[in-house]
Amino acid sequence: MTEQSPALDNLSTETRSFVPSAEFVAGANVSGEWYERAGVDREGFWAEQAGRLSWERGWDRVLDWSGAPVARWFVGGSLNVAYNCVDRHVEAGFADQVAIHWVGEPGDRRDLTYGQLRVEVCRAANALVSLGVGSGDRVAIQLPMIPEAIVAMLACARIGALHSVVFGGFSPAALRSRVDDAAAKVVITSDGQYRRGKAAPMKANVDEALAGAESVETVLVVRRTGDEVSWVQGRDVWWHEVVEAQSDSHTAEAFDAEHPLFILYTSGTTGKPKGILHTSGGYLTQAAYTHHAVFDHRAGEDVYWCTADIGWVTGHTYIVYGPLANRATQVVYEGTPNTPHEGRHWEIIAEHKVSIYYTAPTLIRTFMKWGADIPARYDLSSLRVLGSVGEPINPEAWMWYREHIGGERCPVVDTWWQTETGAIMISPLPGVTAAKPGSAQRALPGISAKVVDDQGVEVPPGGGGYLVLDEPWPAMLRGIWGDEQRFRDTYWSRFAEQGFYFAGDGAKYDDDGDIWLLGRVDDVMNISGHRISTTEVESALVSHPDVAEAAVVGATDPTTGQGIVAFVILRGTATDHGTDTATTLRNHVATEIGPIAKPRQILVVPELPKTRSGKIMRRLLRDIAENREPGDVTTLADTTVMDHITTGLNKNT
Ligand code: 6R9
Repeated sequence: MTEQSPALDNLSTETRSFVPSAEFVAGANVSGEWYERAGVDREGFWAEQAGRLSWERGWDRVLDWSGAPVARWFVGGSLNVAYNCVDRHVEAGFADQVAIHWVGEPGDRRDLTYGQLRVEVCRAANALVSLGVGSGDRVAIQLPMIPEAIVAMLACARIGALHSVVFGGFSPAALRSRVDDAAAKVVITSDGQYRRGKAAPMKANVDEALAGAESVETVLVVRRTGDEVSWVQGRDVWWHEVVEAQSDSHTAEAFDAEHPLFILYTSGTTGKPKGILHTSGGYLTQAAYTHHAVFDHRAGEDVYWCTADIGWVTGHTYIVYGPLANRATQVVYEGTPNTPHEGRHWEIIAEHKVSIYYTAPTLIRTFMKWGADIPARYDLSSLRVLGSVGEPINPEAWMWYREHIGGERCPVVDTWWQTETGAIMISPLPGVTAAKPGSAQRALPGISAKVVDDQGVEVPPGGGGYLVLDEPWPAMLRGIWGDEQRFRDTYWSRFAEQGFYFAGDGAKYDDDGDIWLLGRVDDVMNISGHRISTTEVESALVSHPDVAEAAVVGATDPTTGQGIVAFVILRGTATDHGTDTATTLRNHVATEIGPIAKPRQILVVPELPKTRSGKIMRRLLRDIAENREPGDVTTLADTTVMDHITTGLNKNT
């Protein structure tokens, strides 16, 4: 087993558990019997779940795994994903139900009913068609959290084009590599965005990114901040001019269940992000099912709020596809949680009577830091289910969330999943599970997960090892865009003999057989729930002329889960100017990747600890970053190197 964060050690001693109230159990969407039913007939269970959707043509076969590791679900079936998320609700008489209560950061707001959403999506679909976008084409989207972001994604889905949403905080270089990799024909962005009370440019980044980008024919620009933008004639068009001129009727064509829906890039263990490919029928089935089961969601009654950004998979599955397929009424908030004050989320919950709230541990820990007296000032009695996602949640944060946000009454669901899994895989069920603070607990009905040792043998209760998924699932990735070999190597080669999907996470069973996630076992860091690879940051650092070599580790951080600590060796021609050098290099990383990848700390060192085969021993660097005595150094090529590093650092501080 690879090294694990010592901060997670306390997980193994956690013994508290919380059963749902009798009232919650009685009214819950899902009962414990679902585990058995799905266990007896998995495919039959998934066929039942697919019945949540409206299919143009039914499937001939639930699962075809003969081309493993590429699955085909609901073979022969066809459907339109956008029709399922919008039109069918309008046709069923819910045109006037609010789909989105949008709250802008400066305080502006907009409510969109399902009827209005249908009109917007149809117009945007017609606009994309008028720009020459067709089925199978790729559209890159870099937008703030405004309704047009959701409309743009659904418009792509409606015409069978793949969207590739790129988080707004990514640098021009990061956007460019994603646009090139997918050969996007259209890029959708906005003039600017509101962040922390200020208007910040967005199109300017896109312009920089797209200089000379060959595949891009059109840039569609949403007006958000009203700030001046530069304009490339013949390439740039305003959303309000092109989209609003379109007809509001568009017939949604059905696509094959395996028609690609989107690409979403995520960090892997190398510098190059992976374009994770998802398809239609299976993905939407699991998105809808999990949103129904894990959040106990009731259409027309609940007000749901997932605080993620659509630039991440959580935004895709639990803002756009799952909730809209289930006819949710949801809050979408544009801005930061402390603008204009630290009670903003609680104010929004009180005002909109939010009943289901889904957020990330890093934010919960931030709220803890701001103080429990802040949420205490608001009426949070509308809440009934709380969710967590993105990284392991430490028991203290879980307890605080339950007590100060959930009023000790709301079940807390800790949901484990990945960009690659497409939807939630391991989670308590709010009306079934006796929830343990810090544990994702059990694979959902229909899903199978195991903790195995190096040899792929399941470990006994109490044992630890690697998390694997040993059965295919409907929302599973169908590949890495343009790189099938990497898809096989990354996920399917580690336990090839057994045919297990290797998730890259360490996990353990407790004595009851419940699963506790322990963080990544590879070179992927988890910063505030965002995946960033050590290699990505290292290549950004060495691209600076002053840097000869760099090694990056994720060190335990009380707020962000992990913080990036970089060790750099400067070139002979460069001098160490202390904090100035560190600042320069931190800013350089922000320019290369984006502000989320800025190292928390940069340490200039004379050498790096390497094995005889030249592999950097990050474990030892992590010891330094976390202020521990470096561990076993016997496999180092030069065992004195750690002394040189630590002496140098002590001199500096
Ligand atoms: C949905 C999402 C996936 C990685 C995953 C794991 C970590 C996510 C977690 C969790 C422990 C949870 N992770 N949820 N770890 N408990 N409830 O976050 O997708 O951005 O692809 O990250 O995040 O390490 O492998 P993604």
